[in-house]
Amino acid sequence: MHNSDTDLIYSQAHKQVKNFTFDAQVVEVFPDMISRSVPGYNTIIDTIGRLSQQFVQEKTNIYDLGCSLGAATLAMRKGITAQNCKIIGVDNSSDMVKRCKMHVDAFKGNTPVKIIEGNIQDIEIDNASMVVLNFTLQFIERTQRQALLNKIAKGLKPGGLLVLSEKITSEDKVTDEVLIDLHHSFKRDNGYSELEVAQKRSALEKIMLTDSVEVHKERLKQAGFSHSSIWFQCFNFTSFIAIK
Ligand code: GEK
Repeated sequence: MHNSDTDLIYSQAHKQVKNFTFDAQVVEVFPDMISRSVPGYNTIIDTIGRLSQQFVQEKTNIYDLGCSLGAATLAMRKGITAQNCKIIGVDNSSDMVKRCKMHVDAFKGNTPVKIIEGNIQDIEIDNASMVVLNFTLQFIERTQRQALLNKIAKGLKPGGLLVLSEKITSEDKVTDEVLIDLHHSFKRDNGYSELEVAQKRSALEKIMLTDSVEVHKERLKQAGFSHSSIWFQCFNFTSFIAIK
């Protein structure tokens, strides 16, 4: 039995698979889609909450860039103990933003939250102690990724934290195939059919371009982060912490 929250978008054969967009249809099923597709998603969200308790400094801003329905924002709002902070969530999908505002308003919290519809490449990052890019950088043009990380590093206070989660490509082609296969079998175990896996893969092919761990680490260094590490990896899904 499926309910209306179940992701069935690619369950029937599409004549032509269009490029994936974060539209109203995706918003309806997004929590189901992301938790059945991204290994460790819930662990990553919980850990973002934990890190916010440790890294968020008093009287600073916290940014959730590509916030979707606000899962990381809500985890941080729960985790933050520092006073007089503000969380700013940004997404350029108006459907996401509408639903995200409803999610945020449905719960109470001490830290005020502002959800903005906009391009994360255009917004100002200022007086920040924590910034989250949870599976968002992979949707930004490759040539513009360094500039975005530079802007984030510049807007962070000393000791400030970036959490960067990404699907990655392994530079070793043989192990890359193994990781891709493991991810696909994870999706099949979560109820997606071969057809769904294949159609989703082709919908994302042109709009989600993944980099290697080495490329990410070099970008973080170039941006001016003094320390960076992978704190999570499952198959080809990785999350980094980087400290200014
Ligand atoms: C989570 N972080 O649940 N500006 C603003 N938003 C953007 C841009 C952009 N240039 N490009 C893409 N997005 C979330 C999950 S999903 C990841 C992030 C996924 C937004 C896009 O609209 C979508 O909501 C989000 O980034 C990526 O922790 O679905 O794989």
